[in-house]
Amino acid sequence: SERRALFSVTGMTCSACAGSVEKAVKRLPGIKEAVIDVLNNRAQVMFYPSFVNEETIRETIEDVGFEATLIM
Ligand code: 9UX
Repeated sequence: SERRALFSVTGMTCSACAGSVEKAVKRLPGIKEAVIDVLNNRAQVMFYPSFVNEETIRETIEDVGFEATLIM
């Protein structure tokens, strides 16, 4: 079944930043939804743990150029 992860993402300063994070995360296998909140520096991701995990999602956000920490 699906799982939810909440990340703190620092360095996003405009909505295009959020767009690139969303696009990169959604390109991973096993992602159901990704909601990026620039104002609160959060990324909430719904995913299927048999395909992808929190650390892979976190590293993907970092590869786009932002610091990401799993908070929930
Ligand atoms: Mo907006 Mo983000 O001009 O890396 S895309 S600051």
